[in-house]
Amino acid sequence: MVYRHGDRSPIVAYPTDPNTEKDWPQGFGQLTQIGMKQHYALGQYLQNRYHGFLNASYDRYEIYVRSTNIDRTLMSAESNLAGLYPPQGQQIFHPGLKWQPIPVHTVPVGQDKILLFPLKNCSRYTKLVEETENTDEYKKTLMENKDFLDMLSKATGVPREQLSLEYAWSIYDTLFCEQLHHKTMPAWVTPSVMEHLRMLKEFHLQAIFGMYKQEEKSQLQGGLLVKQILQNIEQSLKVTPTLSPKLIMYSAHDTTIVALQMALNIYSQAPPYASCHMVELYKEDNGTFTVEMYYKNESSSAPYPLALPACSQSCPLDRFIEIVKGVIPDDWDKECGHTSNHFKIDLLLGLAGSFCLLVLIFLAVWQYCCNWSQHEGYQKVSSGIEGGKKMALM
Ligand code: PT3
Repeated sequence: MVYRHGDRSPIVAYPTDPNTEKDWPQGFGQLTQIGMKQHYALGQYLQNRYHGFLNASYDRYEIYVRSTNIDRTLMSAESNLAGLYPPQGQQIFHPGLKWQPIPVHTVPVGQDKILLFPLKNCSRYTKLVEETENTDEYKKTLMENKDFLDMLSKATGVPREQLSLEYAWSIYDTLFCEQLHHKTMPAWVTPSVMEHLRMLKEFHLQAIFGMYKQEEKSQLQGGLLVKQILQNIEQSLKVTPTLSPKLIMYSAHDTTIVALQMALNIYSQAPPYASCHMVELYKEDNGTFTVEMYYKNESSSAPYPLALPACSQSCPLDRFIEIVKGVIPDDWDKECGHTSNHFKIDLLLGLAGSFCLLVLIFLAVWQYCCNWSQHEGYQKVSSGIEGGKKMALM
């Protein structure tokens, strides 16, 4: 499963923002207590959903948790696990503490290729986004929103030339967090301004993950996560069930779920806090395997079923693999237009080899010249000088 972290403080303030980082107990970008409760509740829901499939008490072989290396996602995973696995019996290590430590794995932000989207260090993807911004649809929307963006620039103090749709999204995000936490709101932030900003955010998400050449964008973004999920499934079919985790949990961001759902061609709208995309593998009575997907995007209601556009909700595994094939990258670096690491190593080895060869040639030539000049000197000496000197040279 892949989930978004819970409620958080804003990531930045805009120039004229009446609120500052000090107005938030832990500063910017941090999981709030609302966020902790959202994930604790999701963990409890999962305990219930997978009752009988997962052990009632924590078993380290059953679950693997990975998070992006960011406080709010790490803390969301921890809150979730507190709800999923409250300690039982022998697992209680401190009387009265209904919590036990459970590992949450991560990798440095710069090395995260499956959860932190959009991955920016991909030349081909940058080019695709530039091309998207040159489409008639994109230019038309920018034109239609010119007056609104002018107003937003004046109200927020963001210079107009810097006010991209990505920047407008970040302003919306800050206002959204502030509103939810009853912070001071400027008079220009009306419900209609918020709705307008929300629509621009949806448009921006479409532009970066869909809208134009969606399949190719997905190969360079969410397809990497789809590939990982398929590898997880493959692994669970290969090894004996006791050696493969039953639940793999990814704690991530809104853009992770958007990239995944765009790659699967089932995206509908931006995921709320603690929303959870589940991919479940079933073994049918006849021995075949099927994949079912569910999406829980409301804390109070049951998850709703998701189906790939060309498959039934319970999709035969082979068919599932066939449908998503187009968004799975073979060699991401190559498809991004980068020189692959192998090629770089080969190039370095080649250069080092050539350098050594040149040094050897140089030494050989130098040796030859020395011998030649000694030889010549000897001849000169021997032919021009008498025996005493000739002996000294020998
Ligand atoms: O709120 O899910 C979210 C965002 O992805 C947030 O966690 C984030 O990291 N945004 C990055 C842009 C600043």
